[in-house]
Amino acid sequence: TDHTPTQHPVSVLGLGLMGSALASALLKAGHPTTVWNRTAAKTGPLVAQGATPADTPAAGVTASPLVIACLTTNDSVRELFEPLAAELSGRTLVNLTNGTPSQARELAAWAREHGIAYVDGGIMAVPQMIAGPGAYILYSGDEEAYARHRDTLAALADTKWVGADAGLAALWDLSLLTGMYGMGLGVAQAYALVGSAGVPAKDFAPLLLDWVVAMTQGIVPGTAEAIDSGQHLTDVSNLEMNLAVLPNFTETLAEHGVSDQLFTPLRALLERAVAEGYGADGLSRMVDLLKAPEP
Ligand code: FVH
Repeated sequence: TDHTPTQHPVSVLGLGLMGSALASALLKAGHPTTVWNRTAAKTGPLVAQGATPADTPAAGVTASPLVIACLTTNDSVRELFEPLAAELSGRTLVNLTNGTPSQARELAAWAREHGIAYVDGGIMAVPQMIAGPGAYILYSGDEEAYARHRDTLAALADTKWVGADAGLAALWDLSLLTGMYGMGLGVAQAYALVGSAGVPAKDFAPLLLDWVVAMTQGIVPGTAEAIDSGQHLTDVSNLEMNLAVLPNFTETLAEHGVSDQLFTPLRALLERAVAEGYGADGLSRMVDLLKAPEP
């Protein structure tokens, strides 16, 4: 039996750091890949890997039934593809540009009007992770087109379908990045505080890593369980106690000349939660407060 995977022509438009990594992964998987970039010089390394350069965006689009876009913003996507609606008609546009759910829905509506199958994607990886372990891409939009091209898209990263509403991939993507920013800022604040006493970051790093991982492993599934059951009462660490110990942080930060900017919204949320009668609840209650802006 021949187990050689089927190869499918793909076009990649936008060869920045991410687009180049995507095109390279497709080439490594053996897919005939056509590439186009506004600044033509960026096609060079990919052509050396076997890609076919397109002279114009239109030539890039018409070279393949599957067109992948990876540009800076969705404004650039519109600017590039709106004049190419006729060329794209009957093809699938997979847009891996970071954007908002509304932008994705608008692009999907535009595509539908022109007979273009539109799939939006959110890349959960940096370029170096593409086609490697841990990388995945969230997809939403035209499910039939996604199913048709899924095996080809799998050359880029693991695939995760999140729904027919084209905006969902962006929504999941932005929500995941939200978790990352919260964690990243907490980590930055921790290094700032411990570093203010001259502790080398490298000495603190292993403890911080273990601590953040251990807490995340509890908080992420624990919060999901609390949301789904509507049960936020905790026997771990309640909001009233967290508010009571908050001055230990703010006073120490002040004594060490470190900004307490991050603690301002935390204090406001804790005070609001306690004032609204949620003092005995765990941190998961914050989800309700964040969903309902302050009256
Ligand atoms: N790099 C990363 O780690 C992240 C990971 C998660 C997903 N993002 C998103 O991917 C999009 C592209 O990011 P990038 O890192 O490839 O970005 P750049 O290296 O800056 O390349 C941008 C490309 O977009 C082209 N471009 C911009 N505007 C236009 C336009 N109006 N018409 C045609 N092409 C345009 C640009 O062309 P050039 O400057 O080389 O001529 C690059 O090819 C992005 O949404 C990330 O958020 C990456």
